[in-house]
Amino acid sequence: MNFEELMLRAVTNAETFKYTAKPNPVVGAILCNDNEIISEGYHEIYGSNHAEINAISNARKHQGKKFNNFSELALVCTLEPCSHVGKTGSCAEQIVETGIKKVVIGTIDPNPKVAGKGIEILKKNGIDVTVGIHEDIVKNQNKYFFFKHTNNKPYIILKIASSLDGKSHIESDERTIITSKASRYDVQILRASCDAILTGGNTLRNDNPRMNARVNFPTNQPKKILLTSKDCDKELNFFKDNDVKIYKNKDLTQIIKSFKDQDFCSILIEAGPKLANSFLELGLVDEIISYTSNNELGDKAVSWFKENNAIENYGFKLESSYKIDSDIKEVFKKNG
Ligand code: AOF
Ligand code: ZN
Repeated sequence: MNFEELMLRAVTNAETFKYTAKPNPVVGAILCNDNEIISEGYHEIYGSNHAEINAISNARKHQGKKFNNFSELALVCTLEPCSHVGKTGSCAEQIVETGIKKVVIGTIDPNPKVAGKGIEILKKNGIDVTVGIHEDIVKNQNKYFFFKHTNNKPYIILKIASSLDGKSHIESDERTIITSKASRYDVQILRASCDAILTGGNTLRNDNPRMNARVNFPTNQPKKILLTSKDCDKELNFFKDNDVKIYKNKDLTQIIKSFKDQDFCSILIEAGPKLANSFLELGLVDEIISYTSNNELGDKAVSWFKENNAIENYGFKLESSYKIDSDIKEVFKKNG
């Protein structure tokens, strides 16, 4: 069998579970003999079976028909099988128990609990292990997960919705709607693809946003993070859907550092100009996603930034630009 092709198939099918596996990586596993695929397995739901275990239990249904012993099979998996006992057992140990003799791995798991230890278990038990097939594709597919474990901090995306004249909202308004319905649905998908949403107490008190992901497909709702110096009314919409972690500490760098021990790999900041600029000034943001409408809000409205070209001056480069109805969506990534 062509292991490169099988790896691509495992990567492609694993992607289906992007919104239900998070904040875990998506992982795919395929068992094959010399002639055909025997079974496939995916990490479908956070907290439940890992991909390899699903592939093994699906293969058992064909044992005695398509194959007799697991020693006849090779396992192709996109990520190194885990060594640790977490919410489920160790995949590496269970692979050894089946008697599989060959494992082909996309890339090493950067999670320090695993990080090569899964491969060690396989090799120690006489399994022939190959590592590094379509490695970049697997890393890119799980880019927040790899970023988190490489940088010891989650990937931070700042979302801003701005009028044509660079304004965020009208001071006295309860809630200023700036962008189109289609852009606002795009934000729902963005929320669904992030592991946590962060906002500030002022946004909560002024707008009472729910900040959940209202999408038409199943998703794990993002966790919620609130930065506030004052107590907040727990009846506010933000407290629905998921746990809220409240931080009263004013040191943003310290707060972000403390996230290295949390299980979220990406955070979407949806806050007002003050908090957004504080994060940018401290260099804590990795990506900015900006939605700009073609209407002006005028002089009474509050500006996102003090100067023109602020995003570029904060060290960001435009990566892509799309039209959504009459709005423009732009993605900026940090230079270097
Ligand atoms: C695998 N196969 O399909 C996945 C793996 O909390 P747990 O117990 O589910 O463990 C999550 C960690 O396991 C995750 O951070 C990553 O290191 C690894 N994910 N490993 O062998 C899989 N999803
Ligand atoms: Zn595992």
